[in-house]
Amino acid sequence: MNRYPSTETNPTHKMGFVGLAGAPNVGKSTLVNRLVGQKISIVSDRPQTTRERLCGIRSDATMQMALVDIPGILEPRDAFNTALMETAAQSLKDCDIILHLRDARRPGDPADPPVRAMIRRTKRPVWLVWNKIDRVPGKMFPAEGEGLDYVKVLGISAKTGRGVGALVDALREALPVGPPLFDEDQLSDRDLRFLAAEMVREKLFRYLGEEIPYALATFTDIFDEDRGEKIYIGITILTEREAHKPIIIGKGGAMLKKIGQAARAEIENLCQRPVYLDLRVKVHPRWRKDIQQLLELGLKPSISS
Ligand SMILES: Nc1nc2c(ncn2[C@@H]2O[C@H](COP(=O)(O)OP(=O)(O)OP(=O)(O)O)[C@@H](O)[C@H]2O)c(=O)[nH]1
Ligand SMILES: [Mg+2]
Repeated sequence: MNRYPSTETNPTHKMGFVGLAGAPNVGKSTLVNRLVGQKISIVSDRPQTTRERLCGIRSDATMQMALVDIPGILEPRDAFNTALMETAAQSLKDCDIILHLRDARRPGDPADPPVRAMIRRTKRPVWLVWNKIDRVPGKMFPAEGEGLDYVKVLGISAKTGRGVGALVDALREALPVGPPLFDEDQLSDRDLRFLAAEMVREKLFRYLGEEIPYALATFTDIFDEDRGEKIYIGITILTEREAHKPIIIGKGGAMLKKIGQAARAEIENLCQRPVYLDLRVKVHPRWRKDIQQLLELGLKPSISS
């Protein structure tokens, strides 16, 4: 139920889709979490953390924004990346405003040109948002567009929140009038099964070595709210390689336990209920191919990849 008045009672209520476009690792998911006010999108210090489109939803009395978080845009190297980039481009085309997020420490970032190329193709209004300004205090930022005609240029820190209030105010001005599309207490357009699997994937990024997380996918098999006080969640970690299995499990199961404990805390936060988390590791050499085929068919992957 929406507690907030719709356009019937509030003709100035705003509703819009805001796309976050940027190179990998610029802080798109961190900004989505900051704007939503809760961690719903996973974050890591390594590039290509986000793999699937996810909407964060922010609602207040005067506005609802759907914040479209997509994978970092890059020149696709293989069929899997190509499928991800096509979904990303499609998602941006549906947005009212695109925020071109860039790392303020790297104005000449060589990773940015593919981002600009994708944004140009969308023909949507675009704002330049320099992120991570906490790392470059007191600096003024260039507004060069190289083919993009920026409507606005802002500096923010998604991490500390600096400048984010001004960004919200500017979006409130600019978004179209419309009734809310989502329930006012809904924080994301993805279900808890997906988000739970994502939280496990985040911990895999945190605790495993450089390369392994990229060979892994996570998938919720069981999400049972009726087994007692705790929600019973069974999640499978899929790996492309047999050799990864003992590393993920660790000595005497220690690594899997550490990953499970950290993920459980995040999932309990999301579910607002105690959770029993059951993690399994399975070798599935073709998971990437399976997801790619689903994406090509225009289907949402059933695997939290
Ligand atoms: N100092 C600083 N670090 C930030 C800021 N925003 C994000 N980060 C860090 O940058 C890293 C990447 O953040 P993410 O939010 O995962 O970046 P992303 O753009 O979603 O990355 P992909 O999903 O891989 O495309 C993390 O280590 C964040 O903590 C910021 O404003 N300041
Ligand atoms: Mg991300």
